[in-house]
Amino acid sequence: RSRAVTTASLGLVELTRSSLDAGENGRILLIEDRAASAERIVSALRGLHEVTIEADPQEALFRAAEGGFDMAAVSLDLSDFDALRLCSQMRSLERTRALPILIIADLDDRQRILRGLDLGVNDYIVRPIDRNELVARVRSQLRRKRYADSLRSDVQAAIELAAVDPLTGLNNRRYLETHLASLLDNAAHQGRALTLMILDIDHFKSVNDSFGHDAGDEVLKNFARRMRRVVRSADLICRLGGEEFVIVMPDTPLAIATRVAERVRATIQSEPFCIDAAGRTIPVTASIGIAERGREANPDSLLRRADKALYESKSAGRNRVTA
Ligand code: GH3
Ligand code: MG
Ligand code: MG
Ligand code: MG
Repeated sequence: RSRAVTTASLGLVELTRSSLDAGENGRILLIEDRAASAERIVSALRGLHEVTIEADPQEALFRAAEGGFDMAAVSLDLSDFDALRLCSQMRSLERTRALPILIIADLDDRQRILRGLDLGVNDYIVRPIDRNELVARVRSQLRRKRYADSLRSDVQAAIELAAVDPLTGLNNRRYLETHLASLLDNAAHQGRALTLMILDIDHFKSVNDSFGHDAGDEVLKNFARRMRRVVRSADLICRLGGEEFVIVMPDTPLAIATRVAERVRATIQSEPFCIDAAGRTIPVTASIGIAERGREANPDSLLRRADKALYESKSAGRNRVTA
């Protein structure tokens, strides 16, 4: 059988602004192995959308999964392949799950149209194809997809925002709580080390009391910057709240983590912190407690052990690391 694979990239450049609403042209993957039928659909959409014809269903699935298409149009009567199986595969693959599918059917295909709709096909059109109807159905699917995509990215942005501390730009406690458990699980499964440190700025209240809350905020931002400078990018830095921070270090045994903590402590102490545009500076130190994951894969107990070590650093005189 001839694989009528013609990529008809129908000059989007030729489109005049007035011929369509801004942003409503899409890239359509047409799965059709009869050249005459494919050509009819392509010419109906000419000037509106970029249509790529693929005659081989497996190849089509592969291309759809690669991304880059806004919609798939699937002919129900592919010569030696069940088009509904293809639709169901597209619905079950993560990469193609949200891709709108329009099936192109003959009138006597009612039974299979219904099965298609049942397994998640979005819409159908019956031959002989009316150009206006095809254009309208395609446009409605593209609009729906665009809307769903924008919702998804809004939700994504909201999720990301909810995970970040606005002052320092570090991840927040909520983020730590949702991720520490899975970091611990991974470490346990792979038999790898994981160490965590809690840092608390020493006598931070006196910074606020003596220089004001804005100076305090400036110290917190600077503190975050210095931590970022010292740790690896694989390490997770979070602001727990107030002047307390956590650094999670995957793949890091206690001995190495202790050296990292000592480096953080020394970096904080090394130079006084700038607190305003006038260039006033104040010395800052931090106390640190470290704990390595044990047999328990429990975030709370790991945090509690690190907190106990931190408490020891505080009572032993501050500006030190306790493991
Ligand atoms: P210690 O050495 O024992 O840790 O003493 P400390 O003063 O650092 O600890 P304490 O818990 O008594 O004080 C923490 C202070 O942090 C009190 C609070 O006003 C201040 N703080 C918490 N969040 C913020 C913030 O977002 N900005 C500023 N400027 N201050 C904050
Ligand atoms: Mg504190
Ligand atoms: Mg405190
Ligand atoms: Mg403190």
